[in-house]
This record gives sequence, C-alpha cells and structure tokens, in this order.
Amino acid sequence: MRKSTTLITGANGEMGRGLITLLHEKKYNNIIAMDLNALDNSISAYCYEEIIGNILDADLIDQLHSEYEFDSIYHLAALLSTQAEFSPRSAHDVNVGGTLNLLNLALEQGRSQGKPVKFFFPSSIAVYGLKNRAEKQAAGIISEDRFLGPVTMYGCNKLYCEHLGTYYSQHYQRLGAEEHHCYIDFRSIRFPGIISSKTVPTGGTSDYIPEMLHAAARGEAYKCFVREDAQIPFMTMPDAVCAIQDIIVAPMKNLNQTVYNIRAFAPTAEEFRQKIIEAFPQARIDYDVNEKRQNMVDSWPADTDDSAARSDWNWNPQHDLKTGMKEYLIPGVKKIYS
Ligand code: AKB
Repeated sequence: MRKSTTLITGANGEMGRGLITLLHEKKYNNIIAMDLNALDNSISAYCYEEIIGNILDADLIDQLHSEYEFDSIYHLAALLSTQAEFSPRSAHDVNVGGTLNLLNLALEQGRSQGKPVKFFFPSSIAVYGLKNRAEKQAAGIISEDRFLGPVTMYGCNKLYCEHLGTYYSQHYQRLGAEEHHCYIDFRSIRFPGIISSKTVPTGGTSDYIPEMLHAAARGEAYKCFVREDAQIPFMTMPDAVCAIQDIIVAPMKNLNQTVYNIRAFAPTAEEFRQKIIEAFPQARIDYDVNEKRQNMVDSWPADTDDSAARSDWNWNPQHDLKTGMKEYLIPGVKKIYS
C-alpha cells in the first residue's frame, strides 16, 4: 500500500510556505512539496518529499502519478497579475496549462483509488472586471455571481480554471462510456490581496500594501504605485491558509457552491499608510502612481461579499485591520528586520 500523501504545487511561494507551516502545526507528515525552486530552509523539514520541477513537465506529472497516492492536491503554482501582463502567453501556459495538468493528475489518481481526490484551487478577485472608478464605486461589495468580466490575463486564467475545475469534477467527458463525476472534489477560494509579515510578494498588483509595510520596517523609502484612494479587499496570510484548510475539511454536504469569496478588511492605500506610520513614525511613504497598474486595481472590486463562505463552511477571519496590524503584521516585520 502506498502512503497517502498531500501534493502542494508552488510550495516555495508565499502561500505555499504559509500552508506548509500550518499543516506541519496540524501534524501533517505526508506533504509532497513541488516547486521550480528548492524549498526555503524554514519549511523543508516539514515536508515528506521535495520535488523540484515544472508543472508543465508532463513526464514529471506522470512520474508523480506512478510513485505517489494523493488524497489531496493544493495547486498554488501561478504567475500573478503583474507578471502575467508582461508575459501573457507564459501566464496562460503556467496558469491554465499547468492547472490542466494537475486536474488530469487528480482525475487519474481518483480513478485508480476509486474515490475522489480533494483539489484546492486559489482563485482571485482578479476574476471581476469593473469598467471604471464610477462603476467600481457604484458596485460596492460584490458577490460571486456579479461583474465576471476580467480585464487582466491573470483574471481570465483564474476564471477559466474555476470553470475547468467544475467541468473536471462534475461534467468530464459527458459523451464517454465511463462516469467520471466522482474522482475530483474541486474547491476554490477567490482570494483578495494577502499580506504576510514573513515574506514579500513578487509579481502581484495588490503587492503595494505588503511592499509598503516591509519597506517601512526596513527603514526604506517607498513609492506607492496606486492612488491614496485605491481600495480592494485584503486579509492576512494566517487567515488565508486557515481558510484553505477550513474549506478542504468542510463536509461536502455543507458546500452550496465550488467557488467562494473571502476577505477580512478593505482599507484604502492611505488608510493603510496611516496605520504603518503609527507603528513606524519615521516611515517615508509617498505616491508615484503608475496609471496602468492603477487601472488594473480600479477594475477589481472595492470589497467582496463573503457571506456564502461564512454560512457554508464557517469562514471567520481572526484578523481585521486593527488586530492584524497589532497581533501579526507589526510584530512580525519588526522581528524579521530587527
Ligand atoms: C495579484 O495581485 O495578482 C494577486 C491577486 C489579487 O490575486 N495578489
């Protein structure tokens, strides 16, 4: 009997490190961590195996299928929104082609085990598309079924992969002889901007908030690339990885949808800047707006409605802006830069 394991792609990324740390704290000892790069020392000891490789390598994916039995797959590997705008074709290859490879792996695993493999897919508020600032302001708090017209390659990728996951888990090969509807248990969260005190994101557009915080803690000047009134929803990384675990362990019977919004707070850039200055009075944070990146932020919602997640699987963030700063973000960045 092969050991039942948990596969995490993008394992060395911000979310991957946070999730591996959480699963280690919950005594998981079966993590197969896959990434293009070697794992950071902070998490390598928490993993059963480390796979350095590319999710586009079909031979490697086949080898994973033959060597391991996966009870769950957390597919976190992706190119984020800013990277994706510089390299749309590469973003499609990684974000869509890579996800297709992992869904096929999950399907083959479910077929050989005779039971569904849980598949977590991180989607994003980038799937929403507001035409301009006026529409964004009028739209207010957006639920999962509205304004689904992404205007970034990353948002297009994420929305299509949400549909791919539903197809693979509920409709795969509708004309085939075999019923495939029980091999993948697909579950997805549309994440807002995420702020970690331990790592600084790369390649995202919501990065202005974590970049501002970490620059202040390093004593470095920061030029914010969005306007003072730029507003999208955010959450802290601990809340993000706890949400992943909460949705994965939720009983299927409680889930009325496969894709959920979650968020914790939605400050403007200036509101967050003021919070940083309270903690770092010497912080030098100015605005140098990049209109193209600002337009991407203006196409994303000011805030999202997470009531479905709260009612279906008890989503409940531990950090609002005040407690997130006081209990996690400020102490965390002071510790790593002290
Ligand atoms: C990005 O900025 O690309 C991501 C996101 C909002 O999904 N952090």
